[in-house]
Amino acid sequence: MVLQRIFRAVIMGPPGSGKGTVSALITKTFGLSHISSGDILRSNISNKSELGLLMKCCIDQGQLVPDDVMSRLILRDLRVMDHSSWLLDGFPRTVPQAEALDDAHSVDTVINLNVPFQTIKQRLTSRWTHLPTGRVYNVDFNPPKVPGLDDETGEPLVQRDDDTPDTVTLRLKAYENQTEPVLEYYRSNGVLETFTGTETNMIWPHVEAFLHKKLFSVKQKVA
Ligand code: G5P
Ligand code: MG
Repeated sequence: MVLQRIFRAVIMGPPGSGKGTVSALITKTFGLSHISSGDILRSNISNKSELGLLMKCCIDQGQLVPDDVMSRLILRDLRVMDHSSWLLDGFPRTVPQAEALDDAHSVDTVINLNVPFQTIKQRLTSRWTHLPTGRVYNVDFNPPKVPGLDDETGEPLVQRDDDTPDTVTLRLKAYENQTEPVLEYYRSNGVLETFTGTETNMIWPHVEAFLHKKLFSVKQKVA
């Protein structure tokens, strides 16, 4: 689908709620560019950049990377996408990050995946990731065609260091304390749309219908 105007969206939800999985579907269906803060951090880590090594420590302990570092990193990437429609996944994750984003760009919609914590814990321990692209698999939900290998490149899949049960618990705590207030921030701005469920296959048709409507009504307004 070719969009008629620039459209900017954010996808939110607790760790393991399916942000990456739903983002891949949105990207494929609506052609938005997907920017994942976690993928950007992991790419810095695998390149052994100075910043990446500093950040690995925070991530492995289930803590958030400091706001100023994270905002600088993401806003720098967004600057070179001035004429693109994008979908931000994993950023903003605190109110100061949301304010920094607002200062630079307006956000058309925020998709919130509301998935129970119990569902999430089971998923993350069976997740396998292709680090260079961020493609995710799950041994139960969407297994790779060949176990341990990425479908598209045939390269090895890895388990993330922060997907251990203890670190997942810490990540969920960080989400409750630091990220849930961002939902309120966007709710009061009138751009938050929440989708509740335990299965991505059930949530996705609602997200897709919502975005179709949103993009259609945006087109109507422009016409
Ligand atoms: P990330 O990388 O942003 P999280 O913790 O927000 O990490 P995560 O873990 O990447 O989120 P997700 O993207 O929401 O989860 O979920 P996913 O990968 O699509 O799905 C999870 C698993 O469930 C997959 O295996 C998928 O196949 C499977 N699955 C999906 N749907 C279903 C289903 O219906 N059924 C079943 N059975 N399985 C399913 O951030 C990582 C760290 O980076 C730092 C922080 O330290 C953070 O902890 N960071 C930041 N720090 C500060 N500020 C920021 N803005 C930061 N961004 C990242
Ligand atoms: Mg993700």
